[in-house]
Amino acid sequence: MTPLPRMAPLPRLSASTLHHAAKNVRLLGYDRAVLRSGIVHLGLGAFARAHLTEYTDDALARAAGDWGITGVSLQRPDQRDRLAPQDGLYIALQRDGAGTQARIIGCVQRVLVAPEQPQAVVAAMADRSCRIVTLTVTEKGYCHDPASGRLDFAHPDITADLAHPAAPRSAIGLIVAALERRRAARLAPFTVMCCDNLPQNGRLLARLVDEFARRRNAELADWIVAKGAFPCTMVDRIVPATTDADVAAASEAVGLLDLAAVVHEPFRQWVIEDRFVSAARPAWQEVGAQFVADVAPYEHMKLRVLNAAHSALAYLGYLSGRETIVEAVLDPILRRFVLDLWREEIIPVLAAPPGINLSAYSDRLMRRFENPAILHRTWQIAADGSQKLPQRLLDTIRERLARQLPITRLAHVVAAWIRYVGGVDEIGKLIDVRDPLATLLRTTLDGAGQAAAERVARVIALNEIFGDDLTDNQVFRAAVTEAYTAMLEHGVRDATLAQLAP
Ligand code: CS2
Repeated sequence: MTPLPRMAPLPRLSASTLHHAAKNVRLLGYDRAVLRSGIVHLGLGAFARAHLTEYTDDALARAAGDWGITGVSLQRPDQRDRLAPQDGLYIALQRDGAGTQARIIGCVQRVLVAPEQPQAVVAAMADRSCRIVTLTVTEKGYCHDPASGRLDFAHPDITADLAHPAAPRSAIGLIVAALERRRAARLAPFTVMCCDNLPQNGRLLARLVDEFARRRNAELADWIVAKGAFPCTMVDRIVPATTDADVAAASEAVGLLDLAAVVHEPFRQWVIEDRFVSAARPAWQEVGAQFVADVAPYEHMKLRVLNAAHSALAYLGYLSGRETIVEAVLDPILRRFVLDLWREEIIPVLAAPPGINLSAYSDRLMRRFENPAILHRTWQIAADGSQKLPQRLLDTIRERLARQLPITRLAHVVAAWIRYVGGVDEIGKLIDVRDPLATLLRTTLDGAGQAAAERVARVIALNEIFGDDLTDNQVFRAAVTEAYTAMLEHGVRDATLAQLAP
């Protein structure tokens, strides 16, 4: 075979090469030179780089302002290493079946790596210029017990941060250290805005910060309660992990090499509780973010319709050999299962946010899942199920049990998750289970023998996931056992087929 001709290497994207970007690429509509670090963002993963930053860039272009972002990586240096040579610039590639649009995002001014320089991170948050600290650290990044919503004081990062408050490593430890610094300097606190898929995320984070701060210093905790603000938010945009192929496609589209590119769907949504210290925030309301008094109905809708379906498709899809969400929803059995799950079990016990029709919302969602240009791996979404199940599925199960309504399909998804975390698929291949409780789940299942009832009973007994109420609920246990037994006897696919409405 003749080797393919090598393309000339592209110049690296940076402030000095930006003017070489291809003609159809949307560039920044504002002057970066005026930006100050008004926002410190913890957890600069793909989602934040396609959501918070895009809204902020739009707000800067529309209404000016000086809201730059200091990004903080809480674990690895990769993001900083990619973004620093690019002066924080990167490409956001919007994709669907109709095509691709590239734009450059410019509001990230610098990236700090917390494990390398915790003091610098605390200093950035404690600086007068910082008015808002935003977070996308994923569910497990809050070091809490998902069933009770309380801080897990036995979590190694929390123990470490209480022992060494000057060099925090958890998001909670960093926030409290910086707030303590601000109080000592007689500065107002920053607003703390959680942008993760957690129920009542602002309230939850306020409580976790309070529990931690109170262990340190009750006066500090009282000051945070009196002066701080923790708005709740609902965030939505489908943003798969960036692959090498995405990096190549984005770089190609722009004509500049970008190692930090993100790929996302066209849809985006952001509902924010309007509760900010001194009302200081970018003009996000001018670019589509919705400010409301109560985020709860929006957040319930998103977690219980979108994320619940995502998790269902992740476990059932993975176990049926479907690699991506689009592949899973093009499988007629899985697609019908999700449609039935929404229509029969989720939507009937969900209160719609003002002006929203839930069946239209779920129709649109199915179209988003079908986007052929977004390859969102079922394996990626399957990760961290122990932290996701409670708000995505278990709360709906609780609502239905309270009303004595059937939970067959919801229990089927819980059973698929148990099947998945067992760590071996239907053809005997090992599953790379990523979950902070993976070891506990594995030993729990290994110790249970092969009988379905015992396996289910042992997992459901993990009350940090299921809470005492579900752990002790016979109806719940029977429904999950029945679904799990059917999966073992007939395989996940046939068991799912048998669940479909006639
Ligand atoms: C997904 C979410 O990874 C997951 O668990 O369900 O990241 C989902 O893509 C977003 O919440 C969509 O807004």
